[in-house]
Amino acid sequence: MKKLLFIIPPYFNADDYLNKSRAAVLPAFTMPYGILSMESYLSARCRSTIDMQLLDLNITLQKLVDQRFEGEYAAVFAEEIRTRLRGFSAQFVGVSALFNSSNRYIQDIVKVCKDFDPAIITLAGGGLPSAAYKLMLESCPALDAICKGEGELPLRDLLDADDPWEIIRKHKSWIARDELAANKVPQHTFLENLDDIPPFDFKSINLDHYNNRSIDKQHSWRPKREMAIHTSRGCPFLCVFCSNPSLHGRDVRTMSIERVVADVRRMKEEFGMTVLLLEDDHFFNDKDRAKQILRELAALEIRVEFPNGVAVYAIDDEVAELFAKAGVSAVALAVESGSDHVLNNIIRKPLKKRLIRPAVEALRKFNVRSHVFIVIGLPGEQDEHRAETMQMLLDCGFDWVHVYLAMPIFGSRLYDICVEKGYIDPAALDELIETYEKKIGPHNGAQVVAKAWADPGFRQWLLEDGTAAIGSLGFGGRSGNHLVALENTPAVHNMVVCTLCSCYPWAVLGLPPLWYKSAPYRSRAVADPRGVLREFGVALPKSTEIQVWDSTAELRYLVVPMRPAGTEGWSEDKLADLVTRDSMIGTGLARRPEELP
Ligand code: B12
Ligand code: SF4
Repeated sequence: MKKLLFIIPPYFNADDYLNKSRAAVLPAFTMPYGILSMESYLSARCRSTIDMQLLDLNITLQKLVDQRFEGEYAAVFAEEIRTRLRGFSAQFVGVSALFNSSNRYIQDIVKVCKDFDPAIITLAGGGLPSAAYKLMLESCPALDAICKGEGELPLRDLLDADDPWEIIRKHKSWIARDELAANKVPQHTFLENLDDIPPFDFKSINLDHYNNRSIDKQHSWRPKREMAIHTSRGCPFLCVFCSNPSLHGRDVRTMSIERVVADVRRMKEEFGMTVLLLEDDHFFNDKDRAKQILRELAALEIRVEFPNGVAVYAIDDEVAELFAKAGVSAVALAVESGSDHVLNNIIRKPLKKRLIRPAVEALRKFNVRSHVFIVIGLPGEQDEHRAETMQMLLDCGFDWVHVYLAMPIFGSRLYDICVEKGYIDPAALDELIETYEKKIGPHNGAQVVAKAWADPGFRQWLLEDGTAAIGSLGFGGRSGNHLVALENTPAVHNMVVCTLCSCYPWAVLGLPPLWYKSAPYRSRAVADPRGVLREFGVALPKSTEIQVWDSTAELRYLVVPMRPAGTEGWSEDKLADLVTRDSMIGTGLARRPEELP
């Protein structure tokens, strides 16, 4: 018997959601389809008996966020891994990393495993390691090997081998440090027939943990059971920002229609599924097949969603009607831009702007609402292209618009273009982050507040002309040009928000916390400031009026919290230790002397 523990690092940066990020809501995620697929395939197709378990640290992170956990989350993750290893004695640990953002956790995860038992072979797979194998092997000393691309076949070969190290050395999809040094370039081993993967038993997950991704919120009041399916893998296109073809390839491989229908029926009958998430990369690659699947789904009386967006050019009246009959009440459309130049020459997407409006109209005819995904900020894109996109959005009548900033993710053409053109210089990025984290940060604001507490003349100046007073301490420049200081008193408590986006006084507070940018904070700070403050642990007397200030790109606010009692005669440096970031946003109070470490 061989034992393999899969670990999924959190998809998101825990710092953005924990430790005082009380208004933060963790984004929704769905069942870990890749792991379920590998478990199912390996159980059935390995010669050896394989015992597998899954530890999804997203569930741990979700629990910590729900508990408003404050403390060392890394220690919680580490302990969770150790506990699992104590009970399971895995010989192999396979870390599954879909996102660039997973990188920050992998090093620690594999180290915890190696420290627990140096004999454990630590493996990684998924989009990030597949594309960034060199960087990851170099930066994670406790990581033994990486699998390029889909893991079903390479893992089967590894687990069946008497000597796994020999497979790691020789198999075209595995790469370890020695072979990296010998310039080995790992290759994909695609699973050609998706019907070879047996139906999942879903035993390694609790479906209740993955029930929050559906996009059509008009149904959110109804009890539901979401489940996902990928009826195909791969996409023939090469949209500039997408890493998918480099992971699942450009040849589209499919499940048979009978198999799709049987799996969906089973999900409904055995697991009570009511919402099916169709997660294919390009569901309409074979339009006839797609239409047939929709026809079959219509008989099942479930809701169907396409969270990844569907190809606009595939939508006509017939497809819109099939959507409606199959229980699709809203569709996300992968439009990306309203400029033909951007679509065809920059993104390289086979879509023409003139097709967008008819698609939306066809959907509306059958009462199917439309979301649209837009990407801005691609190299080469100009203001005029964004203006075209804006006009297209106004003209086409979508129900919702989601706008994303282009991100050069590993494995995408955009990443390569950015490196080639010198837009990504890792050293420069490090310096920028270091500057905002260490040189510019809330300690600047704390210095301003401490001086205002200690020096009445400076306080007066600060309240009359914040920009000049703050500038006199050397803080200003970007986003610091128009700063207004707001003084808290027993009668008035000031609190700052940016209802439009995330305007923030960078020069004195550094980078904004994620909760400051989140929709719940931006709306609730205005609608229910007292309630939001309570969630931040601030209970103010009823007699204190709360004033909420809305930042803009031109005008940013710094709250001067009330000076705590018992600090008479303190130096400015000592006073500055009492001033927290949140107290200068107005979501916290200054620390009391007894709270200092
Ligand atoms: C579901 C999904 C999500 C979910 C998260 C995953 C989940 N389970 O909930 C959510 C909704 C949270 C999400 C969010 C985002 N996503 Co997403 N997402 C997907 C999607 C559609 C499906 C993943 C999946 O199940 N694939 C199917 C299975 C079979 O493949 P797989 O997971 O890759 O696993 C296989 C191999 O990778 C490998 N493998 C995986 N793990 C391991 C481990 C070992 C040990 C081995 C040997 C092999 C191995 O074997 C598996 C079986 O073949 C993919 C697209 C895709 N088709 O993969 C995009 C994708 C992963 N997402 C992407 C993007 C861009 C995003 C967002 C940035 C979107 C946005 N603009 O907000 C955010 C980023 C989140 C963040 N961290 O900031 C990109 C890549 C991102 C990246 N490299 O950073 C992808 C590839 C889509 C694309 N078109 O580019 N996403
Ligand atoms: S964005 Fe969609 S259509 Fe474009 S390459 Fe990626 S999966 Fe294919």
